Amino acid sequence: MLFRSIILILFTLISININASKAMRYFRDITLNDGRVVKATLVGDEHMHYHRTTDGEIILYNSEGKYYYAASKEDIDSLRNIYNNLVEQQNTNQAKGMRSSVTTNKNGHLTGTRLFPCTGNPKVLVLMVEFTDVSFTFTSEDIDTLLNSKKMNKNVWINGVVAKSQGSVAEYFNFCSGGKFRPQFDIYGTFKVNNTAAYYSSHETDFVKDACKAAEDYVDFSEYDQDGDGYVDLVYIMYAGYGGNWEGNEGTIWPKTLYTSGNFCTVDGMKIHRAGMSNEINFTPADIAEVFNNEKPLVGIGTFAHEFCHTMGITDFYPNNGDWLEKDNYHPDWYDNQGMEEWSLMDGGGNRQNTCLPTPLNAFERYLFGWIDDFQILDEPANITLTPLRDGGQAYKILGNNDNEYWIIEAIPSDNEWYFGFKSYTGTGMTVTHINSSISRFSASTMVNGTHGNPGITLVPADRRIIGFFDYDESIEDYEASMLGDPFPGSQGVTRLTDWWSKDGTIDKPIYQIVQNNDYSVDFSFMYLRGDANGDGEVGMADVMYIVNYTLGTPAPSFKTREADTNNDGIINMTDAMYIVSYILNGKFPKE
Ligand SMILES: [Ca+2]
Ligand SMILES: [Ca+2]
Ligand SMILES: [Ca+2]
Ligand SMILES: [Ca+2]
Ligand SMILES: [Zn+2]
Repeated sequence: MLFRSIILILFTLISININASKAMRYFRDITLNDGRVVKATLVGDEHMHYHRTTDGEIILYNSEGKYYYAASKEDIDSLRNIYNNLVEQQNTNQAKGMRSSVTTNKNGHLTGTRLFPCTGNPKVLVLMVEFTDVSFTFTSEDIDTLLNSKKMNKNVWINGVVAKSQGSVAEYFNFCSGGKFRPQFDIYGTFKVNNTAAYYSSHETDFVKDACKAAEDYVDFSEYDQDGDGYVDLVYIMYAGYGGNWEGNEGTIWPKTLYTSGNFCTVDGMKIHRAGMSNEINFTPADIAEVFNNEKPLVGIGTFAHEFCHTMGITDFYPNNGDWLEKDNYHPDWYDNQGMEEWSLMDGGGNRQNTCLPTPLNAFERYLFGWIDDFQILDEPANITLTPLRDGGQAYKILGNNDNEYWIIEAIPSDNEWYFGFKSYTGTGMTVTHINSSISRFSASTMVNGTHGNPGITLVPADRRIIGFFDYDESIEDYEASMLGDPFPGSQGVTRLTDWWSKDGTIDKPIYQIVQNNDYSVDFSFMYLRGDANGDGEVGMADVMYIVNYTLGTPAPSFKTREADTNNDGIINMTDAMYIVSYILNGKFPKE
């Protein structure tokens, strides 16, 4: 029975990896099985989700279609088991070599033979697919505009809600890559599959197969195998109707990406092994009636952009761990300082402003894709001006004690259309992104932020707290206010960073005198307190006198030469004293 055992081995080696998007943060009234009405939102992701009320109770949805409070330990245990099984499966996938196709190149960027390419202008196969019970509202021209348009639109607001993306998915990546990557989306369809949306919401591999079969006679799949390995590089499905990641859209498909180490099916003799899918219509039927006068809005670009990044190899950055849910001993605060929240497309940033204004990719993400070759390292005292990346500025890297721990700092602006609304909503200034992981753990088949107290990527927030949205006993107002305090100086006016929250010992590389300029650049002094000529930890008139005495040939014994050279020209003279006077009067040093 040699033949049979070989088949068995092959079968067990094939595994499927699924990445999903984070549930939309959107509270609405829901009616419980006992008749009470509470405000709740969906929390979690494709794999494990629940509903939380504004006051932090967990609500589940049962098989009879009723919402009820999750009071029993069994209820919570079942949620936790879903997630723990997933973690186990991902570990098994790794053991089986799922990640073998994802690695790092000699420059340290994420790469892989079968990832969708992230440079140039690759063609992306997009199928518009509808169900037996749901058809498209929008045309292929509308979808083409959403994905490919070069033109930037004005924001469209309906009843106080952002209702339309101002730019396309292609332009989003063109902007974030600094012109190095602008995918071209080839849109086909519509095609109809043989089952209902509800059926496919729990049979996603069937959905991929049925969609490809429906399109087989109309699409030359071989055109989309750009590396010629016999596998279609990616099939992306834009499906008709709503997305399951919104509260109230049960029975619709949750946006996701799928990857198998085998293949889902074969069409035109080409193997299908990687697929992405996301919804056509934004919001929920109830919102359409209440907010949008029964006119369905097209989805924003955020969900598509998030899923598309998965197909290029990056994992989710939101924290998720079933064990933190335990009812008798639960740990809502464990979701804090564990992820990026709306600061990353790969966390909640894809959902920003109802998916219409996704957070631009940050410097580290641009590095993963190879759009930033490498970072300049800061390692000695200097006066630095951080200029936002959109101005051809740069991000810097600050090293920890080992290769897998470092920090990336960049300036976040708000005067660019892709950063619209950052000033009043998310925040602007210097963000400090803590990387605490090998690059390979950012690949799409792993979870990088699921270990409590030891996340792989998170901000070091100026206000010392990133409230996790999964932290279900926090109010939504506190969550939003907290984001404005994350960048430096931010809403709390934090002008120094001396504690880097290193997981590997103390990092003695303080940043002082952080000032945000009107053009959104950020000035700071690195590893020294600029102007503190007498070394007392303050900058004031006493330091001016120290410099005056120094220039008169009578320096004090404690005179600090590096600190005294405030204009950084290697000479100490009255100009340095004048710089300190200016700092005292204006709160910032003149430009050198
Ligand atoms: Ca291929
Ligand atoms: Ca905060
Ligand atoms: Ca001083
Ligand atoms: Ca000087
Ligand atoms: Zn995701």
